[in-house]
Amino acid sequence: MKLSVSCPKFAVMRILHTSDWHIGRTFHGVDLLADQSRVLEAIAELVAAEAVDTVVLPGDVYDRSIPSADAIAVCNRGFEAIRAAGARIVATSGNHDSPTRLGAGASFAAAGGLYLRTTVADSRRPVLLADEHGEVAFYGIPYLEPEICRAELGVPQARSHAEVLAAVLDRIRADSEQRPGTRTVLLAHAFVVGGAATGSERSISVGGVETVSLGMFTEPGFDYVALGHLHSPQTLAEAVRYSGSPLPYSFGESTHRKQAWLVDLDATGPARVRGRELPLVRGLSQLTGTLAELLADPVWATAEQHYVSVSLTDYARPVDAMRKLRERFPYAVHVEWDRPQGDPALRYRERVRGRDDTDIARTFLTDVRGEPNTSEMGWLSRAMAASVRETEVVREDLAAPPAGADTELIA
Ligand SMILES: [Mn+2]
Repeated sequence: MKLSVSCPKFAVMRILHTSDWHIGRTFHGVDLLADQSRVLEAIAELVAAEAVDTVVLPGDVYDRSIPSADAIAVCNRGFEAIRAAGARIVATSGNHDSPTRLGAGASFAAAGGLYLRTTVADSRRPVLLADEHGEVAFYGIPYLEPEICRAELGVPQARSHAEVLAAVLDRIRADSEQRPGTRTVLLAHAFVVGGAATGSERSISVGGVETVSLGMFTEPGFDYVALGHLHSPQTLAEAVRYSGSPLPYSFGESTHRKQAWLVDLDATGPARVRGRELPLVRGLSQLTGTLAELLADPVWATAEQHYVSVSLTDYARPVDAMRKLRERFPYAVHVEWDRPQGDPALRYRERVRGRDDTDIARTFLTDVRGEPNTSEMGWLSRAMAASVRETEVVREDLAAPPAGADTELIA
């Protein structure tokens, strides 16, 4: 089936590059849909304010291959808001997306200005959009599993992501050569050598090799290469960039400012590329201190509405720390106890030498929940005594196997 698609004329081609939306992702178990919904609205506002013609989204639209109904609703509202703000959308599937699910209804979506590229066959078939200088060909390469697509690509020996990507790029360049004078924009989802990961990406290592070379995209080049996969914005070459994710997805990204790239194409290619900041929907803070300090010290006031990760330094592990922390920091999502270390040269073996089991258990209890009281110590002593008796019974059993027992090992 083929639906006719009109190609409107734009005065200049202005592209907004965003990626790695990961709609439906949770953050340390906390639902992020409201934040994601807000940042998609901000992207639509940017589209309207900057008169963007085309939004490119190279992969990881959703966080999982089977997104929840709520995630699909948030994503669809985002697409609709961007379309209503005046831009078309070219999107590919990333390593988190199901190509089949994301691409369902793609030919119908294209009629409305949402171009989904999720198959090998799609990748050589550009989305053609025109401005006053002529056509721009948008080639979208979905993330391709070598296992699944190497036969279709005619490279049955391919084992790595780089090999299948090279085969796809050959096809794209062959198509592009048939379109002299047409400017080209490429979307790809890959870990390019030289790029920096944030820790919130899932490895796309295939056969032990995760990265592909930058040269694959630059020789010969495209007028702009919109990359997805890495979650911080970065420029690998003037016209080869990662936009990064629109929200931070790990505490390692707490100092990042999230953004999108605004790319203007003139008659000969990219005229200029500028960053456009996205709003920080909710900040991230990593706090260290004793529970009492964290609950009282006014210095932490700015973190009260942030997602908070806490490292507690109390000598004894505080009881019910997360509940108490959430009274001040309602968005606390992670707490760990980082007990202050004594003399590191004093090894465990030395610390327990010459002490009886009950004393060792008593100091363990003191460490994890405070000094046991007399009654608790009574229970502890009785438990220790019972355990010693049990051990003795087991030893007697081993010493005297029942008469007639088969003592040979059975493999
Ligand atoms: Mn991603």
